[in-house]
Amino acid sequence: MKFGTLYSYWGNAWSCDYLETAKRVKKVGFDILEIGAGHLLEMEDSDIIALKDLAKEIGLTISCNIGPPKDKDVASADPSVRKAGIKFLSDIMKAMKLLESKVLVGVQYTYWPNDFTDLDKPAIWARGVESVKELGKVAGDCGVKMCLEVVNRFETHILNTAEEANQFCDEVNDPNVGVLLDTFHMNIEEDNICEAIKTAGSRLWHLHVGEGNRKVPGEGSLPWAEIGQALRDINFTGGVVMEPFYYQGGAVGADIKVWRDLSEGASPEQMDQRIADSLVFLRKNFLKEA
Ligand SMILES: [Mn+2]
Repeated sequence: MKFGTLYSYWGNAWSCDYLETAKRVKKVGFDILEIGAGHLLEMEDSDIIALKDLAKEIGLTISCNIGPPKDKDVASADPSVRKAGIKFLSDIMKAMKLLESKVLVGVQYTYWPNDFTDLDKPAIWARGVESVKELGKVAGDCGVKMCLEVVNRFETHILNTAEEANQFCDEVNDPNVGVLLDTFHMNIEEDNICEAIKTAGSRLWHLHVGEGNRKVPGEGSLPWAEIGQALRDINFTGGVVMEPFYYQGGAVGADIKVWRDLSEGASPEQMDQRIADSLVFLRKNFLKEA
């Protein structure tokens, strides 16, 4: 297991200076930096290569996270939107090849966050399967593993449980398409988080971790020792990436629905310490021998 964090921990914007953030994430002790995949399409090739070179130099791997906008929905009823969505995700995977990033995570089977104006789940599902089949081939060409993220009912109506993700992957049937589970979402939707991990089993290639209120692991009440045991039971070797959200305001506060300062006025130094403490806590719980 390798451990990482999403880039946005220190602020409330869906953007950052990736070179500075990579150094900061490494200094905390992480192995993985998860970036916003859409940013790759705004970066010059030289910027992507600079990030790749820095990551290599300091010993960090990079995963990419995407919640496609509605006008790039690969499961849209509108064929032109589906086509735009497939191009968007294909272009991202081509940029990931340049970055030498091998893991694309997120709601790649539709758009995010959903506005629930189209509730025809079977039709959306079927179009999503067809599009992800096409994307799986691109992923293969680019050396990318697509990890479809299962999210809670307030964010999508398509994949809410590990069982649904298994069904979707069965229908796609591509060696480059697997599953991402997230403890925050599982805590809302699954009867039992550990059983959900076992349900995904060998299809679970990436895990997002956070408490029920999206604070870092160890600050809330999720059963981390049991989750660690479930991961060891399925011989999980993927990335364990924190997605902590503490700050209201900005695009992050609005998208994630942060309506108060969860950091309680913590200084940047205290924020560095709390995520470093959480990493120690996670390693202790997840890597422990059975
Ligand atoms: Mn997540």
